[in-house]
Amino acid sequence: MTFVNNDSRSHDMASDPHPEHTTCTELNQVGFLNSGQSRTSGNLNTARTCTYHDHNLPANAGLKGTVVIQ
Ligand SMILES: [Cu+2]
Repeated sequence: MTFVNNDSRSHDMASDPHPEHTTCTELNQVGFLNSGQSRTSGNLNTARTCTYHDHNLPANAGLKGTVVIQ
């Protein structure tokens, strides 16, 4: 899965739960993205639901998301 930062500020994307980031560790490979940057996560090969957040703004619901791997 590729994350694209279309915002004007940086974001630091990581798997839930915060701050351990242990549920879907492949998403932690995305990490810090400057404005305009993009990066692809590790391969998501196991069927499950992954949720993620901005590690620097972990309470911001607008920066949370869900990936359903089927
Ligand atoms: Cu975090």
